[in-house]
Amino acid sequence: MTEPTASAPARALASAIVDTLVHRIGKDAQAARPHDWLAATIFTLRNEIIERWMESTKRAHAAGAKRVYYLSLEFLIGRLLRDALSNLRHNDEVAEALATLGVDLAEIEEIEPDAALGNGGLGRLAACFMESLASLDLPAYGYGIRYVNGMFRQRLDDGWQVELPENWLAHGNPWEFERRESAYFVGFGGEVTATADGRSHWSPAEAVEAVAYDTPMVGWRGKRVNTLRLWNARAFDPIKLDQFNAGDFEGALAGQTRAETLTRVLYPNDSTAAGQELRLRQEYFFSSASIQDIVRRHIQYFGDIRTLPDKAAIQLNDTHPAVSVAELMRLLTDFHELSFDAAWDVTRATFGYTNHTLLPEALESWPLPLFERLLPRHMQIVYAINAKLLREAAKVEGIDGRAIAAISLIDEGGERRVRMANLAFAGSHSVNGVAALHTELMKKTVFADLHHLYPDRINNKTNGITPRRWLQQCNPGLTNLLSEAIGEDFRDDAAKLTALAPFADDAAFRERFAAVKRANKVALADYLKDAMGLRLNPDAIFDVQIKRIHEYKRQLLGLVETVALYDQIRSHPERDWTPRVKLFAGKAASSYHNAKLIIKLAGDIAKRINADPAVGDLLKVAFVPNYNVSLAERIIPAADLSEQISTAGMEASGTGNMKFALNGALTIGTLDGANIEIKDHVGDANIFIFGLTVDEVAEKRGSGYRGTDAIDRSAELAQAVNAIASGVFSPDDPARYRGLMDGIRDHDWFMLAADFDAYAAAQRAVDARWGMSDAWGRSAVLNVANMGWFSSDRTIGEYARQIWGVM
Ligand code: H2P
Repeated sequence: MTEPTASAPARALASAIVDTLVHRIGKDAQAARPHDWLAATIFTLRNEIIERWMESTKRAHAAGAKRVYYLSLEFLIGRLLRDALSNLRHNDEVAEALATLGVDLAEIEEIEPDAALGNGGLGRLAACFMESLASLDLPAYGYGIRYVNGMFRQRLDDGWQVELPENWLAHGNPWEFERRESAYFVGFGGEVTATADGRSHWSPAEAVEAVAYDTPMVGWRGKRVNTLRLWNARAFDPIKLDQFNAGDFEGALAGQTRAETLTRVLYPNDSTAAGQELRLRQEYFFSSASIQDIVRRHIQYFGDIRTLPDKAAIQLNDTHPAVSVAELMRLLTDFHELSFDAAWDVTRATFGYTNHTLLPEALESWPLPLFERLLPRHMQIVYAINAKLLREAAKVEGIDGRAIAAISLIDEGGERRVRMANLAFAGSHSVNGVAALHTELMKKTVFADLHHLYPDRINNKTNGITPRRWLQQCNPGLTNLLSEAIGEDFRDDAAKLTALAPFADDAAFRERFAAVKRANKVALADYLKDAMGLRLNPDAIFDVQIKRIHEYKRQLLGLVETVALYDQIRSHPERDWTPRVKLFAGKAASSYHNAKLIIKLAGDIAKRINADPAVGDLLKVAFVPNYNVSLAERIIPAADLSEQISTAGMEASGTGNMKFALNGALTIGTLDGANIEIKDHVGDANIFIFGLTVDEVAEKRGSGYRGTDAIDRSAELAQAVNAIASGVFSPDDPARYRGLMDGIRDHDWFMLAADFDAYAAAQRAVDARWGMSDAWGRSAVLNVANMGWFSSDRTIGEYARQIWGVM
């Protein structure tokens, strides 16, 4: 059945794929369904990956290399086939081979499930970092949890978010390798006794087994393949046969169910005590298994545990793995016979901690009774660390009782709690923020006292994104145009994109650049037409806000401005309006009421505006359901305008902002997170900055500001808020948004009203620039040219040199 016209390598590959299909999947080409072809293609490609993987591991071993361990409760890796094909440069060959078999590569790529083992930017950053680590040829392991159900699938029922399980493993996972031999005992509860030689002995009341599943992470040009090791929980005793035979079937399987619950879902809803406990169990489970694995590997390769910091750098991705600090201390003191002080030196030299947010809700702390009940030995260790920490602090000038209370690992105000951020800070030699402003705010706010105590510890590592996925793979049209213009160098080093800058003044180039963007918009419009029955005008500005739904990210500001614009268009049809398509997407945490209401509001606004013949093509609004990595890969290359409009000081960095700008969208944004650094790189003239600064926000909050003050001063805003509040967009339930709007009027914590006029003015400046298509095109090209610095290769290079000591 292979066509004779195909090239020899393609024919060989096609026959290898068919062979895999027959011998591994057990189907012949006639009976194979798309999922079978997908699996057969991955299995075939995998062979090469495995060889490179083994070679990478051997090389690190032979060199006695120091390894990087990235501990993260989230890895939002998305689909892997296109990633692997593109990094191995096998795209064309595989497409050709499959074509000879009558299979469309793009079609099977589309049915690969999206590995959504994460929630938003934090998890996606971890995935970009894994790719960059391999691309920079650094030996590294990612450690996390193999959630059976990752991030939920979002369905909209009458505009309301409904959460459904995402069953990404339903068809099996050809990328993963179960490592039954890498299994560890992880205990919970029980008691601690002193041994005869004065050590501590923990006898857990229950235990589960952590079993490793490895996924290869392929670097650019396949230079190196690293391991993402995800843990799955299993009962030691999967079935109690005596109980089963006595007729108690459920009881006999309860242990297995309980163990499986641990790694079943990402983010158990922690609004209940049971949910909180499960989350802490997950954190300890994956921390313990990972630290045991790291220590085991070190002893096996290097023999002496005291050299751990020379051979292992462990990075804590946020506080979720912070209990690792106590776990390593436990292994070093209880099993490797190090003194407490020696163990503490090893621990601190090994760990680094990255903070991703200053929001109080995300700074984890655990009720002390829960922590103590679940982890009695770790509780003792935390107390011992704390005693040492506070002794050290007391010696430092300027540290008073208030500062001691803030530094303490135990929060004594009210219900006693264990502060995981303080534990991570104390247990690490490096603590970093994820953008310049965020790092400065860490020093001034949440960690001010710890910073006073350890002034050299906090450092900045501005986030980055992998240009392989977020340019080469998601935007082949632009990538090809770039290589025609500036050659291939930028593929290996994104900093080389600066060579594009002179092309900003080349009208013919700008035209081709615009044509690529338009083609991407047409493709997105086609997709949304099929998916949602939406008709979009590809010549309108595609104005996009896609991210986790949160009040600080201010999707609501975008929506209120949309309503204001709608009113303006209706009131002044004679004006020369710029056609706009406003796209929103994102998921709301299942227990976050206002975020869910904002989603509903987006749908309600869209329904009314899209049906209004008075605005026609001038304004279209859509909330696209089930935002995930794959959807982002479709939308970002088609965006003209990137909405990064968080309240200043609240978005630690943002990484979506980088993806858009790299794909030639202009940013409208506040002076927040990495927006500031993007502005510095692309230039003030090529970004639309508006709104209050961090200091101004603080000043307003301190001065008794209320949203009504701003609403009274802005007719446009007042009109929009009143319309939403009075039910113009919710005639079926006119009071639906009254509370949401009252929140803006009364306290306006997120400064929506305070920033509204500046935002609306910036939007009109966007319209004006769009009208000058040369100026717009110039800015868009300059964005692409100057975004290379935001490659995660640059970020990882900084971590490697300044924190991990591996470069
Ligand atoms: C968080 C921060 C972002 C940051 C990202 C990665 C937690 O992601 O809020 O500002 O860029 O980590 O450091 P997110 O909001 O997207 O869930």
